[in-house]
Amino acid sequence: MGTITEPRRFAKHGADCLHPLLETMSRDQLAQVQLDRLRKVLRNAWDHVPWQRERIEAAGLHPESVAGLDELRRLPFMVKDDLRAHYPFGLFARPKSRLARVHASSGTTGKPTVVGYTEGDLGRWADLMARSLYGAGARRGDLVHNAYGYGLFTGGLGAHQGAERLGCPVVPMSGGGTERQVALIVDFGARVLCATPSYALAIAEAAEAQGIDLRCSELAVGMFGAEPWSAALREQIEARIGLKAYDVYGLSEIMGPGVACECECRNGLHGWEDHFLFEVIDPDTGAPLPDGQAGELVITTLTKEALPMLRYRTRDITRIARGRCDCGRTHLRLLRVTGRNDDMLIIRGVNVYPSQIEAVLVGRPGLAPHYQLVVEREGALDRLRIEVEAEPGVDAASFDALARDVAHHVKSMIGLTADVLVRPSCGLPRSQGKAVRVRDLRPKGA
Ligand code: DLL
Repeated sequence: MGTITEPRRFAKHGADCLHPLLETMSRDQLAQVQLDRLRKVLRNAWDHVPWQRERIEAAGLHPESVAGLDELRRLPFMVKDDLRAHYPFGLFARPKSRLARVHASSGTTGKPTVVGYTEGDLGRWADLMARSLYGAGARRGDLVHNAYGYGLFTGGLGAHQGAERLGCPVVPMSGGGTERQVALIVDFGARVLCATPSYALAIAEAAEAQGIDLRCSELAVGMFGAEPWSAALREQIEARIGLKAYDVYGLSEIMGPGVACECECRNGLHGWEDHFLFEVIDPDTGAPLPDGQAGELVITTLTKEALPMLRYRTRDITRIARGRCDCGRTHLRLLRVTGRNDDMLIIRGVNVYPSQIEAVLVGRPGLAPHYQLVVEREGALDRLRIEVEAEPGVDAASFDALARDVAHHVKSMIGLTADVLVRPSCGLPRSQGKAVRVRDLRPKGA
């Protein structure tokens, strides 16, 4: 994409980052890099994607004449359906023959969302994932046990190439074969575990069932993401595996894992602003929201060659924090993604995300951190059943009392009336990737 504004001269020294020059430049300098790159990504989209050119023109914009980042607000949003409508490669800015790789998200209905990368895109992705791993405490030479799924899902290969870029040997496990995962983590002496948080928990459980104490293993850092998870689940995982758990965020439409990641301060996830523009909007009106207010995250890619995405609505709910972070990085922070717009349940008028219920359940005495939410229709009203597992060894005679206790806390903390069913240990399915938290049994189209 030609040369970019040279960020080297913007360096602030002293922070422990993989790319100190890029990660600690001043906000003014970052804005300058962003504006320069925005013009280039608009030019790329204008030249190579007719649908994008039409949109840019209709918004009265022209790549080189964009004078400020705010002007991008004139452009309408992109949504997942735009990718589906141009399935498979219609929004790509490079011909198939110039791509280095294709990924896709499965999607529960209809066509998958297909995304593509040039060699250069893969290099930048590896850099950002390496930057993220370093921020979480991984260092050159650390063995990385990668239990994200390999394949069309971006988790496996994304974490893999980032770890390699950092100089870490990778064990490319993928998901599944959980008992074997435990054995290899211990035998090979992995220091870093990459997995979804729900699968990390399944690994912890499999270890305990075999009488293996992962707290005595060399594991020290967990890079967990790809699904919402609560602070309570983080505590559980840390206590049971004996590592420090970091939240890593990303989505295939924008890149894959490594769009944002926590640093050692764990005070929000640094969104890598030299490659992405982040906005938070009101999901109902599309109006921009001030920093600190929760809304839908919108992302523009600044350096993607194969698939430039301009103002993409992620459906993810978060808040932006721009205050200083003690780590010295200047890039903004996205506060924990609590859920997706489309995961929000409305039960008898109460809006609730599964992660809010998780926060009430996980860590409660007598309960294991495995749960599912079942939504059914009763007459005209929706009804929520929370199914949660008892800890191993808990007497079935106490299940009713546990259920009442959960119902009481859900009511008092979230304001929601729910039926609660406590199941015996191992009574709920385990995840090997993204956990399925909600079973929606309501009649379709009703
Ligand atoms: O899940 C990429 C990824 C892989 C991220 C591994 C982190 C680690 P998709 O399959 O396209 O890509 O799903 C993206 O997953 O829009 C969010 O709804 C959710 N998600 C991803 N990371 C987090 C996170 C990968 N840390 C969708 N917290 C996103 C909450 C997350 N939700």
